[in-house]
Amino acid sequence: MNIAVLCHPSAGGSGVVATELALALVNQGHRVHMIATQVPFRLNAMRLPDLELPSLENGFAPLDGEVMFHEIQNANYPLFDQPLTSLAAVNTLVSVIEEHNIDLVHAHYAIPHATSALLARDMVGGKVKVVTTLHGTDVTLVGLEPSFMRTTRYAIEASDAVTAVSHYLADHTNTVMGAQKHIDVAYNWVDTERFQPITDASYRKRFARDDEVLIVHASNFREVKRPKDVIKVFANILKHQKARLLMIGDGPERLPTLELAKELGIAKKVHFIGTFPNVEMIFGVADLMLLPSSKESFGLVALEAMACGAVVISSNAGGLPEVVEHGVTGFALPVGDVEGMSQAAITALENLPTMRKAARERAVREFHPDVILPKYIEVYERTLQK
Ligand code: GMT
Repeated sequence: MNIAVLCHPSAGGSGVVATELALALVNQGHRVHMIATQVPFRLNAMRLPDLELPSLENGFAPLDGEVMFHEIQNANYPLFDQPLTSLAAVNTLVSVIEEHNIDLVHAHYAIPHATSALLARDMVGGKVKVVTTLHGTDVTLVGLEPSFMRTTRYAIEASDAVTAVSHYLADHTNTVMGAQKHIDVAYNWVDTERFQPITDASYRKRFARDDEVLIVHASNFREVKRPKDVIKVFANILKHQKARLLMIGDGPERLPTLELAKELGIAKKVHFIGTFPNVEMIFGVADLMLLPSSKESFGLVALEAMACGAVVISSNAGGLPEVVEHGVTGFALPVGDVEGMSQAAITALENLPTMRKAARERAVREFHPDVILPKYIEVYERTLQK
């Protein structure tokens, strides 16, 4: 298949899923063209050392075994109060469809990508199919905004096929958003070779002392991630156990969260390390991950941590209970239940070897690419046969 992928390039989960899927499809012999405003976060030098940014003007020939990247050619004009990126995306997408005989466009995140893909489909006379993957906040948060809701619902209903990353999100899209659409569920996956426990004790010393438990949180520090709850839970853990907390990522709540750590007098034990592409190098030595989100359609970082043998203490929001097996691989408690999560963390630390093993085993058994990729291929093939 010749597939065009439209995604957000930032460090969030939807761009990561889009990139991992693109790489996996290319490995299976398909041709994949990624279209975004910049090179997606995970399509980085480590994965594609010779990545060159091809220019549409000059033309280029995609090589077998490579994901081709096309930068959205944006432009501004004084009349517009900001660049019209979604329309520029349509233009880039149409060029790619025509030049590379694209069969199918995969839009990640309902707005604006699915709407851009639908306009491109019309512009090429319907000769491509549009598959849209819903990732979470595109439906549960921004998509429900009165300013976007009708457009989001239309984009979902007019797509040739729609997938969601959890059963929770599929149900929510039909019930809360009122979309009339069959939605296939394809969970996030994890490369369990790359994400695995790192047992080298001398490497672990870079992050924590031998007598300290290593705890991680990774997010884009938006309010929905409740990073302040992470600090509160960590403060409670410190009353029982020496520990260190690594806060990975960046976003609007980072500074207020740092302030809370200072107020609670625990800032020396909390390290804000910013956005970091190779999170497996840290998750691999972590004991616990804290993910107390108020909304989480799946929780890719929870899965990646599980694959590394870390025990996840999370909220039970959204699709998290489909990932974290409560009491077995981790604990999923009500949103805001800081005391419950603190107690759960202490219980997990008392049962660490068993729970670590269960977490890793569940990731390999349920969320390996070999389990999830066929689901996407099935959706593509079914859609192309329509
Ligand atoms: O909010 C984020 O975590 C980023 C967001 C995105 O779209 O980039 O992540 C969403 O998609 C991920 C991949 O499918 C899911 O694992 C995350 O749970 C989901 N985030 C939320 O629902 C808050």
